[in-house]
Amino acid sequence: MHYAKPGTANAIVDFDSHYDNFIGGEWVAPADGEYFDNVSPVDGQVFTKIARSKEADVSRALDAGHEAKAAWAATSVADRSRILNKIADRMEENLETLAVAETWDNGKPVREALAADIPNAIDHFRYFASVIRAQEGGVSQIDEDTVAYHFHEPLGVTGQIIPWNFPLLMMSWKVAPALAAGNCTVLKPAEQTPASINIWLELVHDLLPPGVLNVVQGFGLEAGKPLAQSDKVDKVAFTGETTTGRMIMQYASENIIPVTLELGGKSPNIFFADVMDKDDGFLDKAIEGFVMFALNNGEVCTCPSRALIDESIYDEFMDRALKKVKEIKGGDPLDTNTMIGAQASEEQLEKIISYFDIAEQEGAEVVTGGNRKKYEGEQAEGYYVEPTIFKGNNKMRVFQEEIFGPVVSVTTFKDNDEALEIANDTLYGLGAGVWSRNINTAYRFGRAIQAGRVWTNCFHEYPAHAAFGGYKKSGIGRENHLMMLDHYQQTKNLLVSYSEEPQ
Ligand code: TXE
Repeated sequence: MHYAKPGTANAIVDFDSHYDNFIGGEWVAPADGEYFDNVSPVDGQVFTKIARSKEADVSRALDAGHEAKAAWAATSVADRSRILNKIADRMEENLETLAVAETWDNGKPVREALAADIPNAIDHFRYFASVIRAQEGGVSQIDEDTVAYHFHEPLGVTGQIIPWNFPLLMMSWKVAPALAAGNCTVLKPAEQTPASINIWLELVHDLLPPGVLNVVQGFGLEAGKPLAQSDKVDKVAFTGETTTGRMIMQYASENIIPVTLELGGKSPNIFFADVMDKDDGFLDKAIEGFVMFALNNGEVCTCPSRALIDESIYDEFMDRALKKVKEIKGGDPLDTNTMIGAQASEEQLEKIISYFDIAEQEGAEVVTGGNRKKYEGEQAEGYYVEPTIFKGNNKMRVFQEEIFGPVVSVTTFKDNDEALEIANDTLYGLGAGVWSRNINTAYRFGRAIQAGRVWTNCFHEYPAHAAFGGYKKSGIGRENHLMMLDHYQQTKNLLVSYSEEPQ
């Protein structure tokens, strides 16, 4: 099936000519009246204009959050849960609209937006709608007459800054737990993908009291920095590049507020020799696991961008893997048969291409790909690259630096010790994959790899109830899972003496 381009006949989504910020339950023009062009990576053309916010807009949004926070925090958890579930229902009723909007804004294949991004975003609202009702405080008996009560309280107004690779999914990962925990929030989407969130807001905004959720659009330094730096913000949650994360921590340190960071990655995907023991479903699954470097056009912080393959199976394994990579169908992202779409921005396209040059200079072997992909017709100006495999060693920049494209750097290992050494020889520690029929090997590796999420005989699954987050330079804190509520709440302890005797 092919979805019509937004704004044309039969299209299920149409973008307005421009979008304001969403503050205090209303669409509010930026204080200085400036807008910036938003380009679709699918065809490289401007399709809408977006509020270019500055400090004054951020401040206004934070004020709206503070006005709303007492009433929202006082809402019963049952009511908050009902509202989050209604948001999920609305999203489900409009799944295709949201998926097409996301694809047009970001360039990802619509089949992925339909099957993964939007359903997963919906599930996050449902999950946090549920866990907030099950959350309980604590009571400790200190001595016979003294009791300590522990209550969960919201932090207040949170600032949330998200990237462009999964705009609606990252919104849900941030917004659902913050609101469930009783906070109001100000969200700043990425300047590369500011549009789909407006379609989402139009669908759901009537479900939330004014000021509970505010969206301020704009650039990192102009809108993101004032948000992270403001003394009106009670917590900052950020997903993006590691160097930006470092700055976010510095800004927030001025106000001594908590920060959670989900940053870059260079995830190893390790294939032990026994995957080739039989030509069966397990081997097919492992090959699919290798090919997942191209999922979401490789623009995933946990992209399995380093493949480590036992040298004894390298030739045979790569033969199979290469055949599978050749089956990745590139093309129009709005076509449900397309498996690899457009990179999110021209800047990102150029970054990926620059790594093709770096690989060549470093002497990496190009197993396949390594070029920009050109299409005829409407997509001629879009941002496409070929799925690419490099072979080299772990010291190369293509093994150490986040490329954020459909690119995997492959190397071999002689034994388990070498595999582990290579896997952990990285600044990052977000994700990893381990593939073995021997569950003891898989378990031991899973425990030894320094990464917050180790997929074992699977990859790229993101259930709401599994903790996700980084070791090392990949971040601080976790997302998903009910433990995340801790990042959006503080603990009130009442220490009560019931004794009627003098102390
Ligand atoms: O990220 P940034 P960019 C990686 C990936 C990519 C690279 C650069 O390798 O190629 O980062 O992407 C906001 N104060 N990841 O430049 O700058 C910005 O407006 C406050 C990994 O887009 O980190 C956007 O909303 N905010 C990644 C968000 O931060 C600032 C996802 C992310 O932008 C800011 C994306 C500042 N000084 C990119 N500067 C992942 N871990 O998933 C920027 N922003």
